[in-house]
Amino acid sequence: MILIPSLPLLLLCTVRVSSSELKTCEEAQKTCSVINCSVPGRDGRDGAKGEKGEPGQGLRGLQGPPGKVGPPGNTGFPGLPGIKGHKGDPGDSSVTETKVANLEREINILKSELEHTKKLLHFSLGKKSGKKFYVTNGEMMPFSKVKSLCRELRATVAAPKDAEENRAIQNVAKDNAFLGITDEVTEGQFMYVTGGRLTYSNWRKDEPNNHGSGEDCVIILKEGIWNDISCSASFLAVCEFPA
Ligand code: MAN
Ligand code: CA
Repeated sequence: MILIPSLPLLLLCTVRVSSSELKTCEEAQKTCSVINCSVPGRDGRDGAKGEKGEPGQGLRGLQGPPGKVGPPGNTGFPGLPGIKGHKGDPGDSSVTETKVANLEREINILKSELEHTKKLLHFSLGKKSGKKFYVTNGEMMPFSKVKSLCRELRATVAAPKDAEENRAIQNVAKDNAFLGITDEVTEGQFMYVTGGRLTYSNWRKDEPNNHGSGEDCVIILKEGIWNDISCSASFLAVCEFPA
């Protein structure tokens, strides 16, 4: 008959063997017949991987090199105004004032000299107050030269706007003289070289006739009457100055 120990006895034997290291296998066998006293079994298989451990406490590595320079930032707000500088040395105002006073004196002398010279000139030319005046150097020249000469004198070529001015020019010229009048732009349409159509004329009988190869300029004859003539011919230069 096979002896089968009851379950409570088997559990008791297992607990007793594992809890007492001093007891030999044979002694344990006397008490508990289910214990096998043969060679121990091999180790079991590796268990599942454990969870990640806490960070170690070893030394930190060396600090790496600095990173690349970043892009420039936005322009900042203007700074506060700086503190006021020290007061400068006082200038020598008396020297400057004296120089200015001397210059003013010289300007006044020159002004009065100029007025005196103008009065003398007007007197010698018989200039009437409020009236234009006319000047000639007595030379004969083509019309283009007359224009440039009068321009240099800040004047224009004499051009009478009425009988009185025509007489004044006649008196100054004493000989045939160019007038500041041409029909160079449109044939037959005489204009002032300063601009504008004629408002007064004093043509000789049968003039202007645009004689020969053409006559675009105008002369005042000794008699005070006008004739159209070639601009390249030479006549007296008479310049006109404002009133
Ligand atoms: C004569 C007339 C004038 C003309 C001159 C040119 O005097 O025909 O109209 O301008 O000759 O010399
Ligand atoms: Ca003519």
